Amino acid sequence: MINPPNRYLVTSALPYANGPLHIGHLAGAYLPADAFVRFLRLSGKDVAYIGGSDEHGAAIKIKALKEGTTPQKIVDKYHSLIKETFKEIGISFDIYHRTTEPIHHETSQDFFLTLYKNGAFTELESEQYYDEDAGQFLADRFIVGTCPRCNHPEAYGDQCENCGSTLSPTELIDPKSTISGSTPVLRKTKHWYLPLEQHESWLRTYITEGKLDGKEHHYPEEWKKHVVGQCKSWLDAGLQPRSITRDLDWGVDVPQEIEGSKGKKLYVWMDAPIGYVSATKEWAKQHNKDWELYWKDEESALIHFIGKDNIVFHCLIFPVILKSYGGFNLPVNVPANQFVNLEGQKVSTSKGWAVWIHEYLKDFPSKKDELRYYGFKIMPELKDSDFTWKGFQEAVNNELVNNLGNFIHRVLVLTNKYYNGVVPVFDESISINAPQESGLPTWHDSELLDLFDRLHEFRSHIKAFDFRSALKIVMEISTAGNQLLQYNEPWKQEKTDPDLVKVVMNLGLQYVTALSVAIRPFMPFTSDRLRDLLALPPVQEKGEFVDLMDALSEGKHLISGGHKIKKAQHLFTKVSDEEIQQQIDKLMQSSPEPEEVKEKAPVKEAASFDDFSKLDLRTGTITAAEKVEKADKLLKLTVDLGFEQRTVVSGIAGSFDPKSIIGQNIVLVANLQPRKIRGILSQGMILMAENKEGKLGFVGAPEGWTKGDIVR
Ligand code: B3M
Ligand code: ZN
Repeated sequence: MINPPNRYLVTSALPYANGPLHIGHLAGAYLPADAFVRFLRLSGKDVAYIGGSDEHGAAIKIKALKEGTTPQKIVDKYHSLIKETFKEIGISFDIYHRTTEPIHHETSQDFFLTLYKNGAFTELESEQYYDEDAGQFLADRFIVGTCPRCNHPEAYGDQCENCGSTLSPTELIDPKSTISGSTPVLRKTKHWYLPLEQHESWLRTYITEGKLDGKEHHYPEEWKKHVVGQCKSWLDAGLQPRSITRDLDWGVDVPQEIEGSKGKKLYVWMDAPIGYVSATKEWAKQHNKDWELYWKDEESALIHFIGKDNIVFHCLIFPVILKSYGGFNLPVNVPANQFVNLEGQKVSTSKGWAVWIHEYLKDFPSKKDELRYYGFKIMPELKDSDFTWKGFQEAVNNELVNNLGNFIHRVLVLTNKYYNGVVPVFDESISINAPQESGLPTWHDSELLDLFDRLHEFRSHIKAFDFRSALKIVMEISTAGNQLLQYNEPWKQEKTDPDLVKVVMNLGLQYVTALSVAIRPFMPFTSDRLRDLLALPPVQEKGEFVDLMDALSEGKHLISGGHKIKKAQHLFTKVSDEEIQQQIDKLMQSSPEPEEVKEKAPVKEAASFDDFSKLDLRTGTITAAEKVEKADKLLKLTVDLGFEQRTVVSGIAGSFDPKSIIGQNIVLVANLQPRKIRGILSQGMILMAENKEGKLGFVGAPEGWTKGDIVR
């Protein structure tokens, strides 16, 4: 890896083609990538920006079953909608591909077969639910049953949507297949696994030290803290083998050369990231490029833009796949974003609590850049953020209309008014208001140097993926422009000091021209309109930022005296209170149950006093905790009841690190029938409080309480 890189391969997460795009997607993985690649192009870099739809996986198959259609029809519908939405909102992919394309199936199979031949997989047999009527194994989502936590009768094999608990299929009470309705049976099945634990050592060096094969690898050097933190907690918890095949009839076939491949598909997270490779191949074919240069050359940098829920796949699993294949570059950065909430609540696609981009575009057809602007403004770069319709209105009205739009409009109007639209030539010697210490010949020169410094800072923020700060600089330039006008009041001085006004107006036009380039990564549509008003060619993203900086550093003007611009037009208009109210009303309609109280699980059927008094609840302390092998969710705990020690298997591994809960006070159901779980005899159950996000908290006696006391 050469620093800085000469060539970039930039990807955005491939959205599942089973629903439309919402603001969380946009601000999470697409706007930042788009601004970044546009900036790279403005900087004259060679870049391929890759995207596409993720069209496999059990979720798509299930949606098809529910809607009585085929998975292909589902993905066709949403792929077109998503592709069109991206285009409309100005995400400038070099290719927007899809994982159902033959070239993707071939590429994924080549990966699978090569890894298989390289001995990169292990094979394991496990017991999974099988539907004897349908003659197939059931993915977790195809099994419904009663939730063991809240008694909801329609919990899925991986999750209960009523209480939010994460489940495994064998925990469901009275499980049923959603395909045939029959009761599934456990059957042995063989799958291929990626033994992640064998890669732990180099992954740790790669992630935490930024070194690969003994060489510096990260670019820029510092990754976002939350990205490194999430990877580290996976590494610290100990990596587990990860199954990469499924018994499913929708997806990429396990290559038939491999024994036992019949009926097996690649797990969707195995084939989806390979989608970046297959899309690059297709793009290269269409544009007569060499795809391997972008993926394998040491001067090329691979960067993945994603949301935080995709971090492990891009930072640990995909790198293992790429390295096991051999010859591929690994990502030099994965600038993942956190989540965007909506009006203070989590976005929920199933409840319709979302801002759908295609609907926004219908409601605000001439305000594309306004949504982009607000998306950057609230970008969840380091922590979750909140989209509010009021916030959107304020950003548009106060910042775009009153600041940026107002400045540009005033410059264009006054240029037309005083000079008939011709950029004024001014007397170079005028130095009124020039800061004495600048040492520069004129005020005009010193102001342009200021502009250079600001744009220099702007560039550093973008390089560090800090788009919010970069956008702030753009607005600061506009504020400075407004102050220039406010301070010198051309509308008054034109009569008394026309020579000064020429300097001011020329300077204003230089600012506006610089802005037409600097806003490009964030607001490409406005950049085009502004260039048109300035009667300058559109910014083509071919090194214009470099030209701009060169000109400024050499004291050259960005727009020349004598050039004639067009008549002024407003670039932005205000968002009205009514428009905002309509959006809020729409949101309230589509979300039948936003309030807290309706999210709670219903109270169960009455239990008699006798029922309750049968339970023996005791205070105790956890004295040891470890992971149960090959069970992601289970911990084996030792509980000290004072009068005896109990072994308890508890499904809390997803919520707690074993080390962190030693010494925790708990309440144990001490007379629950002992039960064998994964071969371990579990003697009791620990009481936990669970909130609507599925977050668990211990219920325990106060500090200093003795162990073994009765709870009643
Ligand atoms: N489709 C998950 C998601 O949309 C998944 C990303 C794939 S990136 C290779 O969050
Ligand atoms: Zn439940």
